[in-house]
Amino acid sequence: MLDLKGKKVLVVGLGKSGLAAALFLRRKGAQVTVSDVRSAEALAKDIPALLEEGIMVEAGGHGLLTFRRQDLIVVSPGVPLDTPELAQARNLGLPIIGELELAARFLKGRILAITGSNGKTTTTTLAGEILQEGGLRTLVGGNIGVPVVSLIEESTDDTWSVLEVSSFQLESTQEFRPAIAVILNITPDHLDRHGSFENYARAKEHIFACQQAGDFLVLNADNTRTAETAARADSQVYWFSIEHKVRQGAWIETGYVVFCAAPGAEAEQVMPLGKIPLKGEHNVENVLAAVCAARLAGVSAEAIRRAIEKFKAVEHRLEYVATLQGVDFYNDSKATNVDATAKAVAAFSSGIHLILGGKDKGSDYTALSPLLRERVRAVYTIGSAAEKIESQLRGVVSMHSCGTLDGAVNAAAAAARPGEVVLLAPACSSFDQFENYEHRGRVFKELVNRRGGGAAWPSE
Ligand code: UMA
Repeated sequence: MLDLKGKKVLVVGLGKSGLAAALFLRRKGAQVTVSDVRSAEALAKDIPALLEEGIMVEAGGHGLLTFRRQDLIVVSPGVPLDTPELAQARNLGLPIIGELELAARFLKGRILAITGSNGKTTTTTLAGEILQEGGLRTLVGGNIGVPVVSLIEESTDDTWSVLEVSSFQLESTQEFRPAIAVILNITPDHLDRHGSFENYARAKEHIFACQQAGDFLVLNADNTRTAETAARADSQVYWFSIEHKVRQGAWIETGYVVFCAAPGAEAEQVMPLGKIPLKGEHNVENVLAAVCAARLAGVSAEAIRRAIEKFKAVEHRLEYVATLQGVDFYNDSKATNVDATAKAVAAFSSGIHLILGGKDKGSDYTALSPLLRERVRAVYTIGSAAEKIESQLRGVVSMHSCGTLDGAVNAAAAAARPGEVVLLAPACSSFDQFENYEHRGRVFKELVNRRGGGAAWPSE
């Protein structure tokens, strides 16, 4: 465990993670400074509490000098590791870790960590609910919106911390060792931050880098890149697949979700496929991954079935909003990359009016072309990525340049006919026009519900 007493620690970034990390470090007796590029006015709501605790705050930019006189630097997930200030600190030999690594050094009990390009939040939430249903002491946090540092105090030796972990968080881990690690899938995302798909995939593989023979790694047998990673693991690999039987792990057989604990062992039926209360094939994958992880954590098949049957779709993940004049409106604001959008589109057979756009992450939107041709009636673009999307998808499908979400909802609602779907699954991050994807999703829901006079009534 890190000895922080009297140590000079710099926290970079004052978002949720930075705030939680700074207060935790201070409680541990460190001399803490927080540095953020945002102005003092923008940080005004957090500064008084920090100053009161004796934490120093550098606002409006990162000073090179601030990054020199430190014993440890703790970086927020959203801060790239290659900034000039961090490069200088690295050259000076200063230890640099992320908030996840800091938290993992103090967290008691065992960790079930879930990563993937898509499905992380749904699977993490579901796995948390299953473990709880199985009578295990469970905490849930991470990229899902709860800094892992804030779980430390509540954790005990018999706790399972179920953590959603992103490539941003994994990139800076050193000793992070989950008892169970899950990689749901790896498809291109965050190329603007990681530079290449290979770098991004390698960052995700940090999830099992410190695992040992007694630990478990759950992988998607249907995802080419994920399957490749098995060879690099020292832990016991379990698989899940919606396409075929696996050696050990979870799959679908004669309409049932089944789990097999060891090669050659008899597979046990967990629940009928038809009882999964979530839309889309990708959610069946998420369920299989959660089933596999939960069985490995020792939860009974019966408790798993109970938890899944009462599970509700997580907000902003293919969330049903309303049916207005026969048109269904769905909010998948969390679809912040091309693959997630493809999965959302694939969950509906046809007649989709799709809202795309936001802040581009270096994505290739042409990958959507076949699905758009097959199922999408029109695309409505918003945000700074609109021009790129329009130029890449020109001629594939009818395209309307709307600028704002408000404009896109109006245009899509006016064009959609009864039985069709208006789907927000933008394939981009939200930061050009919104605070985050949750904000974008909430605005979408408000715009839709306002059209219905505030009333939303369920689909037949
Ligand atoms: N900042 C700097 N210098 C920089 C860059 C940023 O000072 O060079 C500052 C910003 O001005 C801001 C702060 O850093 O004040 C933001 O830090 P942050 O981006 O790490 O945000 P947090 O609020 O700490 O939220 C982070 C995760 N955000 C990111 O990874 C971008 C949240 O995931 C996560 O829920 C939270 O920690 C708790 O663990 C969000 C996310 O978008 C949902 N994740 C990405 C995704 O899911 O695709 C990875």
